[in-house]
Amino acid sequence: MDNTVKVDKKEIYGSRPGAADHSGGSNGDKWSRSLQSVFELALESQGPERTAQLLEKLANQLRSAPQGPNTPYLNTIPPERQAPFPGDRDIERRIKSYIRWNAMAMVVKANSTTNVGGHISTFASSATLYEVAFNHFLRGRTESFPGDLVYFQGHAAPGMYARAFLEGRLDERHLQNFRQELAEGGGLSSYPHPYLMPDFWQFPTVSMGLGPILSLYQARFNRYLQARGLVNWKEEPKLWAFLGDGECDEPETLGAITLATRENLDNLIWVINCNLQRLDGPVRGNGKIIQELEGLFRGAGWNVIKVIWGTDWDDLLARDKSGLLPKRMEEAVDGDYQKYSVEPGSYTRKHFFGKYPELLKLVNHLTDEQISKLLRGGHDARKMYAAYKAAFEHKGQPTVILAKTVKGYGLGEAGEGRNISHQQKKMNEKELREFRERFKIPISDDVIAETPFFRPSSDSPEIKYLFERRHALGGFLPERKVVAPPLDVPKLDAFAEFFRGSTTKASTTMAFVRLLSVLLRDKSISRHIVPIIPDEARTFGLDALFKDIGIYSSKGQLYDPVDSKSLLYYHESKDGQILEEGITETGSISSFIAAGTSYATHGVPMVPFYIYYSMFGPQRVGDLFWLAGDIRAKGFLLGATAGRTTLNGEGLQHQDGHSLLHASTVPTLLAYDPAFGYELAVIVADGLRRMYAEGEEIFYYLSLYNENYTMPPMPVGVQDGILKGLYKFKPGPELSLARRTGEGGRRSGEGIKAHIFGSGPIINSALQAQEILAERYGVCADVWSATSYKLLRTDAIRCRRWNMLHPTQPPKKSYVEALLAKEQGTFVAVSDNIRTVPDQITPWVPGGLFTLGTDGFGRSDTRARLRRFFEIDAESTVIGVLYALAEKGQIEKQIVETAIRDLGVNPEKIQPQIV
Ligand SMILES: Cc1ncc(C[n+]2csc(CCOP(=O)(O)OP(=O)(O)O)c2C)c(N)n1
Ligand SMILES: [Mg+2]
Repeated sequence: MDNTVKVDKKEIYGSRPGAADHSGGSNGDKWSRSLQSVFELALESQGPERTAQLLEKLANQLRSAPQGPNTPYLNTIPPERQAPFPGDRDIERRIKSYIRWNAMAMVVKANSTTNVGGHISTFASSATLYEVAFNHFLRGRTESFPGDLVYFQGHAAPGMYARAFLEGRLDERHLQNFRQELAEGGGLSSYPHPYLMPDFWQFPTVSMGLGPILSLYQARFNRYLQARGLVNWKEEPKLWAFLGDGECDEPETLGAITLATRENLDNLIWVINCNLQRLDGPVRGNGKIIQELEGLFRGAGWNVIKVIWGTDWDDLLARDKSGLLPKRMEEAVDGDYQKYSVEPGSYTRKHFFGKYPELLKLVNHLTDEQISKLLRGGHDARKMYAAYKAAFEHKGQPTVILAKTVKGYGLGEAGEGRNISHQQKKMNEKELREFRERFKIPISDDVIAETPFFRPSSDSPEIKYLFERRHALGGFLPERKVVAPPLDVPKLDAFAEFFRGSTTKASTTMAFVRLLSVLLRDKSISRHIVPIIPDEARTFGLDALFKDIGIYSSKGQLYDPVDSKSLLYYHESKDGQILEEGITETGSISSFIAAGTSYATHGVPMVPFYIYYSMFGPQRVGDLFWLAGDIRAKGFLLGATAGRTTLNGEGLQHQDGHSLLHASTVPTLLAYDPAFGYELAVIVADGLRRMYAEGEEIFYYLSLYNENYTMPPMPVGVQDGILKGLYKFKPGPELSLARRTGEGGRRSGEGIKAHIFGSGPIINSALQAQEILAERYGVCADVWSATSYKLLRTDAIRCRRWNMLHPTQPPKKSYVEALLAKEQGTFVAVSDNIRTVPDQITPWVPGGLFTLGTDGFGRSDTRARLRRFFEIDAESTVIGVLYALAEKGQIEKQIVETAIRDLGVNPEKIQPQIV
């Protein structure tokens, strides 16, 4: 008997799953028939036992074979499932071509007379992605619909300006002044910056990775607003984020994508422009970025739609019975594909199709020119439309569309598919002519070298079509519009308990927790408050809130919590108010930004209080702090466990002494370092007033500490000083109190005046030093609370600048200058932060400021030992004051030396500063 199994290998090979998609689904049957016949033959010739053994062996092989998270390198939507394109392709192509031209012209023009830079190739590759979306999907804000939220890829900004130009929202002067914002009449910002163009841009995106992570948390925040009944949308807006494939290397882009599946964010659609290139070269020359991303997103539970091949390829795939075309598509790596986009069709014929004779035959009917024009999916409006429609309608999961394009599409020699493409910002006349011909732009030879902008007349079919489409979709995008009502914020007397002080010891963190609970009981503001915590509620004593206001969870609480019998159990609920983010500072600040911009995004003012380990604030996610300023976020950032010595046992990586400096760098961030509960209350009350009653687009940073001490009552008349950054907290004792001291009975500092600026808990060092100075050295030192060096500095800079520019007019005096001008004596500052924090105001302090601070790495030890180590304890402060006086010749240096000895400070101890 002939045991040879006769199976048509080609038939099986050609029936790879991908090919099945293109031949009507009958291949599954062929496979099944083939396997069935092998099985029957085996049974017949080998008998059941042996056949069972063979099958078992094969099953084992199958189990150990890598299953792979990928589908074949083909479009996810096969032609037979592709929704028909409802638009007018010709008109849309013409509109797109004009936008392409103007986007390019804007950059070329700006760089013909300046060196301001700009990008042509990003939008050139993504024009179809945007245009199909603009004409068919992205919905503007109307009376009854809040508008879709769209994150535009930063480097594609010229394309968005060019469209707004056709829409009549921008004029030639704007385009002319691209990247020349300081030109007369204003210009356009390089990238999406709501701070710079507050009526236009909604979301900053250009620092790679930030747009994607913001969109994730914004999508979830939209659900939170709905769940809490703060918005009542008949239809939920979608969030569309357009990203680059290179941008996916950023951990911020991919690091939180599982949030979207956990939360079933089917309101979120990411469109990744896979032009296979980043700035320097290919994203994955030796692999395939689309496949890599597909695997990641599928693994994370996203709905993945690949748009790799344009319509022209459908016919080739349908006619390929060998299965070799999908095989070849899979084999070629991105480096190859990049080459095919640069070389002529003959190259692709030889190197891509030519690898297999069957494939060469498959393209026999095509000229080289036709081969070179075989479109990639992301340049085919029909494919993109079908993908968007599927994404739009998809339920239960977020969707990512991976669209394959060519970087610099249409630029030809000037940069199409080339490694230099990203940086290309100039084009010569020949290249301009080619571009014009390729996209049929009606611009004549005699003016082409000037790259004039082109806008068809308002009654042209293109403009009419464009308006009709935008009208049907609710209006123009992007657009930022603030329509939020002011909030009825609590008056100062709501915080009376803080002004009375307390006899029991408390920390400023405890004072904050108390303050938050006051706000949460306030009838009008309570609903608007969003406490945000990255898994540290217990550390800060906020766990009591769990039960009171609940932790937001889209699923409610599906389990009985282990602590359900306790009063403060871990309570998750569908309308919970707390955003307990887990251990993600990046995610938490993204939530802060979503909540803090809700006034502009949704017209619903929300007041985020984001409390976190201060060391993991701007140091960890500084770019997002910066972005919060750009996007005009409001709210309160609370850097708790602050202070390099106040947070004592935790050591080098936890002990923060420089967040305030980081915070000082953000122009719209007010950075405060309060010492007492009443200061905190005054600052928060005023912040609420400024941001939510007056509508100022600013935000607040406050450091909070965990050292307990008696919270004093508020002295009279200090509120203004608290808010401006400095006020006298406790004047020194009468000089007559001073006693004789020092070696040889010399009167040391009698009659001498000093001032100590303290902040946070270190004000207590200053207060103790005040006593020692008076009692032992006869120095009268006033103690001041320095609540904000940043604000003092900014005000002083502002005045000095005005004086410089108005030299003959009476000079203005800054707050700090005016305040200190009335004082005599030497000024010393002591802080639990690095000296640079107080040093900020040195130029405006009469006679300069001698600063003590915590420069150097932290250590784990007791507070007392740490403060001696960094020389900010009471004794070191006394020495600092005496030395500052000695430097000015007001006391003898000998007295300082004596004090060092008497106070038990070792002058040869290790130095905390390093280099
Ligand atoms: C955080 C950050 N790092 C670096 C850059 C500089 N940069 C700007 S664009 C770019 C390449 C972008 O490549 P890709 O994301 O693939 O975008 P596309 O190819 O669509 O232009 C780089 C490195 C940046 N903008 N942000
Ligand atoms: Mg790219």
